[in-house]
Amino acid sequence: MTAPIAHEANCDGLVGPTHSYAGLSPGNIASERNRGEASSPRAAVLQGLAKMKRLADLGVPQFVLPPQERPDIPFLRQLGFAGSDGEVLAAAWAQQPAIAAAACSASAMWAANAATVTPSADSADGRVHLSAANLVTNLHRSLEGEQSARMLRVLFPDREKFAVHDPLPRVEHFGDEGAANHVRLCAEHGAPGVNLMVYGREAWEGWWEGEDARYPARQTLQASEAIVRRHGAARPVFARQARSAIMEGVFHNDVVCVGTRTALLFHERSFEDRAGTLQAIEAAAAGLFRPEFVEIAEADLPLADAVKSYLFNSQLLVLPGEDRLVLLAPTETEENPRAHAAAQALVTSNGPIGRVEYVDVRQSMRNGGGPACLRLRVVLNEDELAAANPFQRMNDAVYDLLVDWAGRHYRESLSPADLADPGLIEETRAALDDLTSLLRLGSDFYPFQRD
Ligand code: SUG
Repeated sequence: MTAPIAHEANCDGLVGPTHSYAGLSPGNIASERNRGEASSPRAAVLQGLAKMKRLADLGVPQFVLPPQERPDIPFLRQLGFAGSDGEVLAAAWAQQPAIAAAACSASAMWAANAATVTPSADSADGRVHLSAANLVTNLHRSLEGEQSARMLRVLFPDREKFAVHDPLPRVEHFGDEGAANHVRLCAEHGAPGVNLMVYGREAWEGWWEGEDARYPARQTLQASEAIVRRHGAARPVFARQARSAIMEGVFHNDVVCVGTRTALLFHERSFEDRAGTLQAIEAAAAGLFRPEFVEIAEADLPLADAVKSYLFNSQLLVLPGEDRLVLLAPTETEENPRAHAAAQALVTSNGPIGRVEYVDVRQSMRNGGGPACLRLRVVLNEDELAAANPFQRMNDAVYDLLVDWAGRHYRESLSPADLADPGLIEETRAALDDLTSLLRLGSDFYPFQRD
């Protein structure tokens, strides 16, 4: 039986107007290193848009995901800050700057963390299942889940084809970071797949236990199991991330691993039990396809260079007219001699990857977000693709509209102190209001539109 035609659509988070470097993510080395630097929201959003346009030009279905409303005034009100919206923000900055910084973060741009997706070819009821992630490990990211679910329901409104689940219970036992810890392998996108679910710790195990403990393990096994259960996801393989890698800055599996179709590209130090993980993938794939493991050894690319260069945080693309896969890597990979050599070797080795292309997402990279972090992959058959909100689909016209929109609304530069400017509230709301009409998100999409 041949599989139905399906595409791996990419849904990218549009960078929000408050994009900044607040150093909010312990264990994310770039975020820690660039804390306090001035950012350029306009350059950031344009870089993201250029990447989306490139994907659309290459023939990949590409969708735009709207940013969230920040500063998050309702969150600050929940904590007792009162008065006008401007007063709420000012009081939070004066009294609790760490909380205020969290309320201003544009971190929803990293759509790989928005949800975990099970395509209809793998789900028990034949629908596409999406679970918004609770992101409870970091305060600023824990504010995203509810709006992410709303956003996915707008993009995929048809309940007969799509099931969008609310985030898992918001406690650290079920810490869930979405698709950044999920890799799906298959013969073809529309065929049954193997779902590799990578976790960093167990629910009742504190990440801080042990002499090497420095950084949190964000995803729990129990969260991954719950997602598989509620989606009815077939052929799961649960694999533990190497603890030593987490302690060296691998805060998500997608910092050291990416896969598509039959190919899994990963760093030697990705998994706690490397051999057991590969065997389990092979066993789950038996009778369906033969996995192609492309491993990069520590000797060829030390983990520290993998983290710095983000070679593995690339998009691995199946493109029309190309018989081998294309790796869309960040420019930082090209600039790191070892990572660049490793990328070149992938191409010359005659393996599944035929070509590497580089993309500039430097503004996002400085917060530890590479090309793969910015996108959520959703495998869709033709009917499902046709059921997605067409106004969010990237094409030349939408690109031009959004570039113009960004030019009108985004600041060229933003220092951390600027985040306390009450003018930013109205400025970002005006931008988001405009965007709501451009992408046809409905009249009550943002909290400020519901008040
Ligand atoms: O969760 N950075 C994000 C980067 C997410 C990358 N996503 C994937 N690997 N899929 C994070 O650590 C930094 C924000 C700041 O420090 O201002 C931040 O949230």
